[in-house]
Amino acid sequence: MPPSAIDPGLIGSENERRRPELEADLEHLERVLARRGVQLDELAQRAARFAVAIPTWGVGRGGTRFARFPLAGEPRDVLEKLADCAVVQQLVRCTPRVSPHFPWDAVADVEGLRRVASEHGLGFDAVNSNTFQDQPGQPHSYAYGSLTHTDAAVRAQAVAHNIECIELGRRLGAKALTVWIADGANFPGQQDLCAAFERYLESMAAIYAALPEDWSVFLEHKLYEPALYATVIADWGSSYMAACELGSKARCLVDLGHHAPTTNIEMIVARLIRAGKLAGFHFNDSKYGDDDLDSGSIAPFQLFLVFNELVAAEQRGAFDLAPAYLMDQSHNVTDPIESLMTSATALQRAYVQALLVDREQLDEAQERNDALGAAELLRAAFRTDVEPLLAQLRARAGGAIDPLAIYRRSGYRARKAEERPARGGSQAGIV
Ligand code: RM4
Ligand code: MN
Ligand code: MN
Repeated sequence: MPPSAIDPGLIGSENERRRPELEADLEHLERVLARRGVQLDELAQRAARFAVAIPTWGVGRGGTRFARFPLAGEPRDVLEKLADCAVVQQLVRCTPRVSPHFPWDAVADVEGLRRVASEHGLGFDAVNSNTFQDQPGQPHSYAYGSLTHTDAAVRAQAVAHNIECIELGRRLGAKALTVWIADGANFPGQQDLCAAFERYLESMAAIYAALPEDWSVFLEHKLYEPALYATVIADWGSSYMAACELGSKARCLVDLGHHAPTTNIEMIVARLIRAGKLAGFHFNDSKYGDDDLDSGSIAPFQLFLVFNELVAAEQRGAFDLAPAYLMDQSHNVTDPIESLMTSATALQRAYVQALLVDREQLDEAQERNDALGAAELLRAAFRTDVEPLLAQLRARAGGAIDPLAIYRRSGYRARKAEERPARGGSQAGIV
């Protein structure tokens, strides 16, 4: 077991300092909840079950098309990424798994990678393939597409990479492959829209055939970028059609930032649940497009409404397979560890607030067509300050009452800045 990156003594003493205030806040919350017939302890037990995976690409500074400004001390390889993920988990205690991205996280010793992760107390979640960039020495370019390319040799190369990702994921203990492709057209007429989708189905069928029995494939749609006119899998309709044709192991992954700004995402979630095709989420937040901002930083009420659908579905037993909760975010101006901790907490908060919706009263209000009463029930849950409960859950599990404060006091980033000399230069690019 590697020594804890953040001194447990520091966590303990900082928590002690905050404990009296936390106790007082918890007593208040307990009274508020009791008035609504909710037991704090029962809620805590349900809230403790919440977990969300960390994207390995999320512990590095992201960039934009214009520039990337690396942060001193950011991880340089997957082992360093795991070390940073372990810090997030040490402090927030609801991020026990990481989602790797290949070939970004490629290593010679895959079993060794799995071992190091488990020494950090981390497991692996869905594996992501990457056919949106060219890798050095790769025979064929993805400049004009990958799984949907007009040239069968390019498609075969992209299929082979995905199958390799399945194999890597199997050795790491993952159970799903996430496929997001950048394929599409930048000009009207550039691509035969029908033929490109057919080629996607054919390529995906070959990948699907390589899935182990207990695996799933998550099809991720995205409205636009880098294809600026037409993306092959642009929306949940396309991904749903593909998932249906492929079979029961194929489901649709919803990245919250991959929709037009006014899209009602919770409605998409409800439809996919109804169809038994909701794979899970790439959580993030967005103002304009695929911004990959921290969860809950722009539209916390929308996030709550998504969780409202998930909790309602969970309570009526709608899931054969629980949806995968994964973060997908990128940070241009923040310390990624701070952003990931903030997002994980925002997600757990939205989940707990959704647990607080009085479903019986909501059903009644809906039956009576009491629009305002129904909306008010949702707002009452959303307005509830559950911070003390979240803090107590973290502290009980050995984490931090105030993760951000403790992380900043720990000096972790400054230490890493010395241990991990920068690669230098500012490159453009998403990650
Ligand atoms: C894409 C998409 C994928 C992610 C890449 C890095 O926009 O969200 O999930 O793997 O970015
Ligand atoms: Mn994504
Ligand atoms: Mn994205």
